[in-house]
Amino acid sequence: MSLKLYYAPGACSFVPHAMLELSGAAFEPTSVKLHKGEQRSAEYLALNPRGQVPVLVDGGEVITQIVAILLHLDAKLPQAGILPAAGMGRTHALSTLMWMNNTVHPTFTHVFMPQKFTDDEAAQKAIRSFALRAYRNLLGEIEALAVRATPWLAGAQPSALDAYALTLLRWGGYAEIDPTSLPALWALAQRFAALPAVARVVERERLQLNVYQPAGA
Ligand SMILES: N[C@@H](CCC(=O)N[C@@H](CS)C(=O)NCC(=O)O)C(=O)O
Repeated sequence: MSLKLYYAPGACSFVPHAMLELSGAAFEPTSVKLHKGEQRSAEYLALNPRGQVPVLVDGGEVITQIVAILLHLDAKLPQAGILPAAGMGRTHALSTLMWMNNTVHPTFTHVFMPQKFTDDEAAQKAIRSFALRAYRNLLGEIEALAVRATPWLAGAQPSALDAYALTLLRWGGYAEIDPTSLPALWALAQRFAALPAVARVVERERLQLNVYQPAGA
C-alpha cells in the first residue's frame, strides 16, 4: 500500500494529515506551499486541476475533497478512528463533519479570501465583515459541541471532528477571534494537539496553535 498526502501547512489538509498519523499507517507527507502558489504549478494542476489541498494518492488513485479522503481512509484504516464505526454515533459525527466542511470552512474562505467572490474591493470588505460575524457564530456552535464532548467531539476516541475543530479555531485567530474566548473548544484543541501522533503533525507543519493578535498589538 502506498499512500501520499499533499498538504499545506495550517490548511484544511491538517484533518487527513492528523488522522493518517493517528492511524499509524506509513504514508508520504508532501508539502505544498500555498503562499508560494505551488498549488498552481503545472505539475500540481496535473494532479488536482482545482489547485487545492488536500490530495491523497492511494496507489494509482488520486482522491480529492476532505470528506471523500476521510471516508476512503476510514474504510481502509479502521484503527484510525476517523469516525465512530457504526450506529447513530457515526451518523451524527458524519453530519457534523459535513457541516464543518460545507458551511463553516467556506464561511472562513469568505473572510480570508473575499477576492474569490468579487473583484470589487468595497464589496470584498463587506463580504469579509459579514462573513466574520457569521464565522464567530459558527465557532460558537462548535464551542457548544465542545462543552458536551465526552471527552472528544464524537465520543470516547479522538476523531476527524476534533482535527477539523482545531483547524477552524486556529483560523479564527487570523480573523481577530481570540481562541481562549471559546474555552471548551480551546481546551479540546490543546488536548488534541498534545496527542503524540498529532504533536508530530503540528511539528511537521510548524503550527502555532494560537495565532491571535489583539488589534493594535
Ligand atoms: N472542498 C474542498 C476545499 C479544499 C480547500 O478549501 N483547500 C484550500 C486550503 S484550506 C486550498 O487548497 N486553497 C488554495 C487556493 O484556493 O488557492 C475540500 O473539502 O477538500
